Amino acid sequence: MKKKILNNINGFLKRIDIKKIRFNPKQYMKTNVLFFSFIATSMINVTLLRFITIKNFFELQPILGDLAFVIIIGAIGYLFKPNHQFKYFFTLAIIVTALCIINSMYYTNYLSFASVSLLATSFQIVDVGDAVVQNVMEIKDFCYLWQIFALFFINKTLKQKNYYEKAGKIEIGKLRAFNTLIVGGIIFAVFTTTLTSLDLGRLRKQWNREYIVSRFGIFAYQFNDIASSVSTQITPLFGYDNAAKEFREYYLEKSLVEKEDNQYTNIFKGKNVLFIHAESMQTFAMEASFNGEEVTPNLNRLAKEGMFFSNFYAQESVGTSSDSEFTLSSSLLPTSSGTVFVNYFDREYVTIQKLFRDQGYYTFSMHGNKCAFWNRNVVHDKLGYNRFYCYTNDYKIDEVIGLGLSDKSFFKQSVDKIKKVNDTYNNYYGTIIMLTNHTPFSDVKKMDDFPVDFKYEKVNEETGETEIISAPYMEGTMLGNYFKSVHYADQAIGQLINDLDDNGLLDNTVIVIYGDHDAKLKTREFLRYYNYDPYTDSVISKNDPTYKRMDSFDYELNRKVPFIIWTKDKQYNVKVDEVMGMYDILPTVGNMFGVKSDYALGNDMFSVQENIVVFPDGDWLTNKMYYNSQKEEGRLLDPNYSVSIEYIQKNIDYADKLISISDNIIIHDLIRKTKENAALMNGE
Ligand code: GP9
Ligand code: MN
Repeated sequence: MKKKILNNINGFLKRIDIKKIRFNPKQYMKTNVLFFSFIATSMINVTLLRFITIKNFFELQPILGDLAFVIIIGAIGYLFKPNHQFKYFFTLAIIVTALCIINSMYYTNYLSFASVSLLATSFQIVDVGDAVVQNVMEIKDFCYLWQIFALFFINKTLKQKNYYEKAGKIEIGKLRAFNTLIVGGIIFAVFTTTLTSLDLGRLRKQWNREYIVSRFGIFAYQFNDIASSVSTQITPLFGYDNAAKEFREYYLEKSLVEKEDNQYTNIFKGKNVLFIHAESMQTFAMEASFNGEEVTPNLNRLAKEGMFFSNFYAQESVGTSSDSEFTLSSSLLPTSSGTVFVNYFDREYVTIQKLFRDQGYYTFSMHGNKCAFWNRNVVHDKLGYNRFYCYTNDYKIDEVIGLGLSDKSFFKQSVDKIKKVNDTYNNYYGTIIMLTNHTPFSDVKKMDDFPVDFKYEKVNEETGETEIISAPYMEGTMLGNYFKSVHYADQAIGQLINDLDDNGLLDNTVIVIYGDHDAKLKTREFLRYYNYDPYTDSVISKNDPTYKRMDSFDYELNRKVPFIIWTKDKQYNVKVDEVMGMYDILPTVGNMFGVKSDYALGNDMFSVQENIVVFPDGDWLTNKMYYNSQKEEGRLLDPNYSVSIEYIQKNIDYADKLISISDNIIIHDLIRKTKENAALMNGE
């Protein structure tokens, strides 16, 4: 076989007239205009994409990766006759442009790169109406279109100059394809020598998308993504043994650590619980006030009267609301490929809902949006809810704000349903999913006005009288609208608490409020908020010593969301400042009600020594440090205290391990299989 191939190559080389192929650089360039135009425009586009998204511009490594790729696929163009080559290169240019636009849009929305495994998830996003136009698309996402126009005009000019006829006379397609492939191959070989084992490890795992693009370039990323997405469909068939071994060892080690009761064990045993899923609620909004008015007076009161976890972070991935629901329910992380609610809802999970149901609780969820959104109509049943009250099946859509039924109407109607549940069942576990405070926060006119201007007194020089001046401040900005929208959501929560109380539903019920994820606001919005000068109606200069900056670490740390556990008797008012993640809710709240999952990845906040919040992209946070795994940089939270390299490495490994365990449970359905194996062993 090998011999045959070598003979073929030899034969092919012999047939070539050596005089014809003597290398003439000038002629070569002149007769390769289309090829070089394709290479140059593609390289500009993909480099632009990296620059606009991850600001990675001058790194040689991804440029080599992308260059090798475009040269290799460009080489195939030589196998076409010159007058047909345009069709080939033009099609490729459309693909490259589309790839850049899709990834740019994806980055605008998720700060990550697109994955074919997330296509199903993306269709969900299309359903959130104008949120898409506002958040998913920006003009910069379309700046790659020039490549198509450029190739079109280059072709037109070449035709006018009879280029294709001239090139046809000189070009030996197969030889050029061969030579070009060799050049591409050499560049690829040089590129591979720059890769480290860390790079290759991350390429294999594929969850650190930003990192992969920054090291390998966009083409290698996208190819690898397709390969790994296809493999998620078939990996449940492969790699099971390793996954199961890692899983067994991890939980065996965990089970050896004796779990002792703490002062909160069983404090709420036998009480009802209502979880309020506060859409896009961020903690910084609780600290904000305008002209002496708090944005969230109700949440602030509940936080003061109950247990308030001031450094609580959602750990969502692209599945946003649904990821937070999943992580809260199971104490696992969202999956690295796809979304659990869309792609892995049929696996078995130990969930807080099932644990309560096993204790005789009636479990239900409520939401004013379409029942099938995020596949909830299917998944809520699997999570262990007895009943999902949703949309027109159960609610009168009598007041629409933003995406759908307004929170105030939704809560009013929900209280009647909860009352019925309370009258029928001994105990209940409920989740009420809010909706109004959803990006793009543009329907604020339908809410009670909450001015976000800056009012100050000024003496009128002519009359000598004191006037109240209103500087616009956050009025008319997205963050300003967010504050107005948050204020509405807070009013709705206040009204819900009152209505529950009026119906006698608070006496034996614990209220748990959690923000489901951040509001995806842009940094520039915060810069205005923190650095506004009302007297000049402008943002103060960056050189001003009071100018507050917001780098990527500040932004990440500011993404924290509220977590409050409140009872009417205000018996437990404590503020916990330790960092906490969504996956710590099951162990923490579960302990208070006397339920526990053996597969929880999070910790009980009242038993843990030093907690760590692992994010699905590999970033992690402790009380001492935020670590960005893409940039491989950490930020000390208190610059007066340092941490050791070992400390950082230990946490990097821990984050890696947790993501891997969680992914394996989800992809390989390990909880179901472990139970089935145990049943087999017991002869059931
Ligand atoms: C949709 C709502 C919002 O019903 O829960 O979902 P999100 O866009 O935040 O994931
Ligand atoms: Mn949400």
